[in-house]
Amino acid sequence: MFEVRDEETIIAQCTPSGSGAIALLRVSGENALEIAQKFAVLPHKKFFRDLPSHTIHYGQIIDESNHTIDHVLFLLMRAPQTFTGQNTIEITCHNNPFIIAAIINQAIKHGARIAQRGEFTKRAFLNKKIDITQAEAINELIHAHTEQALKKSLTQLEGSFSHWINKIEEKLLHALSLCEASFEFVEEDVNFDQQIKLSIHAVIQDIVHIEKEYDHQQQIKEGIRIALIGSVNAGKSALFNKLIKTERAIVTEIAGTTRDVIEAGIYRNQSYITFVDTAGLRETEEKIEQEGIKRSFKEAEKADIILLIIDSSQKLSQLEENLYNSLIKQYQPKVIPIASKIDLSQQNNFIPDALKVSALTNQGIDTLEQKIKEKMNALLNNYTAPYLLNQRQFKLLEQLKKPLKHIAKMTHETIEHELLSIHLRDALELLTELSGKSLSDRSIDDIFKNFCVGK
Ligand SMILES: Nc1nc2c(ncn2[C@@H]2O[C@H](COP(=O)(O)OP(=O)(O)OP(=O)(O)O)[C@@H](O)[C@H]2O)c(=O)[nH]1
Ligand SMILES: [Mg+2]
Repeated sequence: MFEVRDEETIIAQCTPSGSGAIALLRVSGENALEIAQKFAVLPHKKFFRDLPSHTIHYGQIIDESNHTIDHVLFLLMRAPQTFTGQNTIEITCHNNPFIIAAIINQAIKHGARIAQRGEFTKRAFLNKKIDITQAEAINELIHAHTEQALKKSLTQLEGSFSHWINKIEEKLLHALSLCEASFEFVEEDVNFDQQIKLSIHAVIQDIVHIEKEYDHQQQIKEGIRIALIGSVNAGKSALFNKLIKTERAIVTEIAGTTRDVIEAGIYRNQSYITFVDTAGLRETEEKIEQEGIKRSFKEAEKADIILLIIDSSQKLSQLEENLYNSLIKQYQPKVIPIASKIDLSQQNNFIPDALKVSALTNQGIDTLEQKIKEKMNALLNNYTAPYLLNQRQFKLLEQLKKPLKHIAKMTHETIEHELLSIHLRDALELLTELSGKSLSDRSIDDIFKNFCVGK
């Protein structure tokens, strides 16, 4: 739970720990300048308090015995023109864990405390520098797994989602004002019902549209999952290794070599792709293998793209044919059929237009990669909303459908304006929660909990 003491000065490392030449630490809060001054030495004995805002200064960090900890750059930024809306000093130091720990220690000794997860962004939100959907967009931006997700988080950061909420809010407010006017002017013979219905239906359409795209949004966000599925010994693992360009999975002539799901994530085509090798499908009494096969079916379900591997060098049993047919029937749009081991003599031509591939000679691998790319682009590109929803936003939109359903039903009948007005107010309440305008402290905490320290 967040202890919001907004005036406290906080410090955290903003760059990831690990290798790299430099690291960035951010100190933010009312007393950021005074606290930083206690462990900073600037040339010509200058003080932060006398220096103009938004200026960079070379200097040193010293400990209490005046020993130099590091030579650094200080970026001095005064409130309110800062990310958090508070006084801020950013310290660019050398990226060494001992240096970073020593600087943080100095800051703590002089009155700062370590920032909690997402606390910088939370302050930006509380100080009205950004709204809640923009704050969430920052989190999405940092964790974007595809180029598309990155672009959409950026537009969301620029306010695209807030803009969408505002538009819906306007339509609902319009309906509400007409509704209230209707029962105010009940004596006179004015009727706004048609306009009310139009406004409400427009809102419902907007929400249904965005919900339909939610699964797609998840894909954009998390990257694409590509599973290799097929019967035992079909050459799945050999092809998996080829695609990830590493000998990750064990390849042997023994049927049933792969027992469990093996995943490998790579960046390709501006996206994060998770390739998934699975246990070969066959009838078996063996417990571990059975469990593996169960998982293979689950992976087929979960995958965005299935590479269905059919060994062209073997005659297929009736059981195998049935299995392949049922997988194709169930998952047609996401299946790429592949005839494997094409370097050997062909014993079946089960799917005539399957992509002919050999993991041994590399025949067809380029074409397969091209095909995967096309399928990925098709998945990622035909998506129109300029923003991405997260779980919280999606749940709120789901909830919003409830009052809207009541409202929609009412508009089919003669409108009872007072009742309609209550439902409209409920809907507006949920909408303001979506934009963060009326968030309770509790739900604010839930949102920022998902951030990393230093954001
Ligand atoms: N000639 C030839 N042999 C291949 C090719 N791909 C795989 N193999 C061989 O086929 C056998 C099975 O390959 P795997 O990749 O382990 O097959 P799998 O589908 O992962 O098998 P399971 O994990 O048991 O389901 C191995 O002996 C491979 O060397 C290929 O393109 N050409
Ligand atoms: Mg295998």
